[in-house]
Amino acid sequence: MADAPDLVERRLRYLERQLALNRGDVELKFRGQPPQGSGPSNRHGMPQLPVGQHEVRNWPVLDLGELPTIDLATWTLEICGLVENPLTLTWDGLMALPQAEDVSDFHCVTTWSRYDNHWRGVRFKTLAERVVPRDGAHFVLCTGYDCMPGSDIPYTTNLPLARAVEDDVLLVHTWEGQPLPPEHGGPLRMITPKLYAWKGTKWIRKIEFLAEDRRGFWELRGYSNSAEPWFNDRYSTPE
Ligand SMILES: Nc1nc2c(c(=O)[nH]1)N[C@H]1C(S)=C(S)[C@@H](COP(=O)(O)O)O[C@H]1N2
Ligand SMILES: [Mo]
Repeated sequence: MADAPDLVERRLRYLERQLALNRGDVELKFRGQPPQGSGPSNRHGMPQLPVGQHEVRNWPVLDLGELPTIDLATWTLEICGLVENPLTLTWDGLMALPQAEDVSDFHCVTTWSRYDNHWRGVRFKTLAERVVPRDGAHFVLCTGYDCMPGSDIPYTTNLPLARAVEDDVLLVHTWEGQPLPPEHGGPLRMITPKLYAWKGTKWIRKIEFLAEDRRGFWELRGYSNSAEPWFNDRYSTPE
């Protein structure tokens, strides 16, 4: 896609303008604060629509502009880092794991939210139980098969292990009863319903368990490290 690098540039400029909205230590800022949003109390006891979001009925595509070509016969998911039993899953290996279904919402930081997505896949927690995180593992860094166009910088995103092992964090291969479309991260992506959607890596290929937090692609470029939709936690000062 010819305009893809430009897309990243445009989003960075947009971020630059938004930084002033959300400077400082977001975790400290939220302590004791009520969640912000509208609508009835939804999943997780939060207002249905997070502050600054609007509902969409379609499902927009947001990524770096590169659609990786993935063959299920050679597809692997590597789970490594601070774990007792590092594991490289094949597609058959993934499908042989206990499968889970869930319905959850999808909140994109660019202000759209999509309700009631029906997912099927494997819980992150199930994978974590297989590899057994070591005592010092407190963070995860996920990597996709895609790179920023014209570079060898892969998509990555980080989250605390404590958020990754929540019940609604899934590695999904099925959406609304159909294989997850390639443009939405098929054959396999992660979803993080309690956090903004960029924390869910499309075309996921690696999950690394870490002792120290390591920022991902957008976290290094001005998006919030914590990404809490009900606290308008969109941006942070880049390190
Ligand atoms: N591998 C990869 N995962 C990614 C992205 C990406 O560019 N590459 N974009 C993120 C962003 S910013 C969002 S909002 C969601 C969008 O998912 P969708 O395109 O299925 O709506 O995927 C996230 N996961
Ligand atoms: Mo996004």
